[in-house]
Amino acid sequence: ENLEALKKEAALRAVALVQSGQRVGLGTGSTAKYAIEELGRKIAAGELSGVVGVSTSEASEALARAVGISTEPLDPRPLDIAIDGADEIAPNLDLVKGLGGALVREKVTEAQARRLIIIADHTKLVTRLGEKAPLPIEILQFGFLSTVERLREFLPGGRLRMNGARNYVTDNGNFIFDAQLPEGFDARELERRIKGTLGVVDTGLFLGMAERAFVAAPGGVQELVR
Ligand code: DER
Repeated sequence: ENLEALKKEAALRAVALVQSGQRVGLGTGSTAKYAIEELGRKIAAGELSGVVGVSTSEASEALARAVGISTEPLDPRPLDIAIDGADEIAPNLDLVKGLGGALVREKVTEAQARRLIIIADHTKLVTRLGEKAPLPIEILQFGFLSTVERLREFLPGGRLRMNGARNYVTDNGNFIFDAQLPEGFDARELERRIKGTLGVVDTGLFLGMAERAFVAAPGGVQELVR
């Protein structure tokens, strides 16, 4: 199967929800790329007008500009809709995100969206979070070794994300600790515990945020609604 074609199918379904005049959160990653490209295509074709994009990463900002989407920085106004990918999608639409390194700006941006629409291929579906992907945790560079030790106290598995021989650095100038999630855990309790750990900026747990998900499989696109 051609996963790229499936990802694009899911993206088209989400972009079909965008209306003229809307403020749109632009996600990050290889699936969100198709949504940004399609949004640009619709604007160029005159099918949409007055759309303002708010990017969740420098990479998405560059792509949005390249395809002709007018963008603005995030401000306190709500976004009408945001479209983004995910690394894991649980049956209740709780998500793990952040493998693309954009989890902090994504969460800050998407928390202001009236509608968060997730797009993915079927390989992202899990029965419980932690099945297929690590949990990215963004941590300050300052004192990061201490932060990692504090995290390892309750998340023993895991490692600092590398970019070649160097530590990976996010758009915000921080590091990422990719944690192995334990077998069974309460997602909200774990989120609280990680967020309460000194040196942690935020986690890739997106709990109760997504309104729906378009998940493309060889048989077609499933629409999951929370
Ligand atoms: O980093 C992120 O949160 C991305 O959205 C990621 O989770 C999904 O990226 P992909 O569409 O390239 O798999």
